[in-house]
Amino acid sequence: MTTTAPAFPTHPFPPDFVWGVATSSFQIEGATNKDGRGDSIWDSFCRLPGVIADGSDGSIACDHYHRLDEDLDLIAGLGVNAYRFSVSWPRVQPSGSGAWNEAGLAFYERLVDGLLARGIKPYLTLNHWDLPAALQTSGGWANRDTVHRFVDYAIGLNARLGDRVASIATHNEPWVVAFLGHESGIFAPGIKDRAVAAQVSHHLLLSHGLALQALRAQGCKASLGIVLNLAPVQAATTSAEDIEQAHLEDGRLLRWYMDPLFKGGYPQDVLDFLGEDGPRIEAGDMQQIALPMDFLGINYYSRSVVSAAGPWDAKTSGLELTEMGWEIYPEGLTQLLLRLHQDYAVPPLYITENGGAFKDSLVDGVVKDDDRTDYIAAHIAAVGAAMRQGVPMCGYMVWSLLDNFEWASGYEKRFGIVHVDYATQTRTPKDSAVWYRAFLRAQQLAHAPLNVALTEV
Ligand code: GCO
Repeated sequence: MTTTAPAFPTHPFPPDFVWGVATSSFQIEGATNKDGRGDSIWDSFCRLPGVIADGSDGSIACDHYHRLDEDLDLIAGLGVNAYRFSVSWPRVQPSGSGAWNEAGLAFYERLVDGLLARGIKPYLTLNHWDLPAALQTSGGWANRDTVHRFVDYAIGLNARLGDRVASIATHNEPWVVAFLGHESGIFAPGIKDRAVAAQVSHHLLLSHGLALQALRAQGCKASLGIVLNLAPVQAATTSAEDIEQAHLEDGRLLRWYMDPLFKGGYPQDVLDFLGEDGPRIEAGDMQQIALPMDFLGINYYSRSVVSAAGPWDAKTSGLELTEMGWEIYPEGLTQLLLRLHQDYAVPPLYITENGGAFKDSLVDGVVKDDDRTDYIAAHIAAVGAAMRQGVPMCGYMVWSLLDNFEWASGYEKRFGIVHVDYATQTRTPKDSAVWYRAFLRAQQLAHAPLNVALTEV
């Protein structure tokens, strides 16, 4: 840990580089019963005993629904030129099909218009995990019909917002929805069934492709893509068993999503591993999934180390860990980006999430989170390193704007660059936010015409 703020990464990012902060609906909005919103699977999941570390839920969260204007000013105050957020499907279409909820649509319209009024580009995500609970009663993502419900939702939302958002991502991290939601079951909807998880992953990808086609048919001008959580997967040792296990894990985490999106088929080794648990695929599905995208979003937090003997203990690696127990490994981001660029014909890439949970303390109105600032600075530098080697990067977004509901960890883990006092809902920019703002200002000045730069300095 450093005691002074790290120097700004020196890579010359282009003037049109997208710099943002990211959030998601369920993690910040609260107001889960307000103005006609329906339940999401995360509302139902949080009611199960023992699934959320601190027994909390999303009913209040950061109360963003009621504090929209204040939060928009906060975002603008950071000097970012983009904000990534997600729409809560059950807020705009409470039962996931049929009737739309005007109050919910109006909220996102205010959000998008408020961003544009402040000169900030809206980056919208359609599905950041909060599926309408009503759809789960008929099988949720395991049911092929949900694919068509999602396409209708995408079309309906595009009709209201598509003319004003810079970008639409269909899904956030389909691996998490499929694997954590349906195989390990630690996330909503809490199912533990490998075959169901495989089917869910296929339906998510299919719905992505069908939504892309439908939005384009509607003349949507926003740039369209998907957001994946990816990591370099490394074997814990050089033993043949560990290397084999790491290859399979790479297949399940990365190639299972990248191959169908960019090469038109699932990786054979993972299909072999799944055997009878593999997904049912209908004729035409794979062509649909592989439609060209305008961008790919990557969420990067750490590497994944795999040992055939069982779960790898990150504490043994000697690397510093975040509060999540994740290794701080910025060079992994450069490695990952180079590998994607080399193995796939990737479109322009964004880092759509990157950040860390650290033990923060608010003292006299200040949060000295040098560890988080170091993390962000090192990862921005890692993006620059990839760009120097030819990777087509066009944006970077910090996860997250605010401390928020960190899923199964509840409110115990804080990822924000802005501190939230949950008792009073007071927002306090942490030192990392101050650093990010100064870094973005320096970027701006570096590109400003000389006379502007001189007046500003
Ligand atoms: C994610 C999620 C975020 C998490 C973050 C930290 O995409 O995994 O988008 O919702 O909060 O990743 O775990």
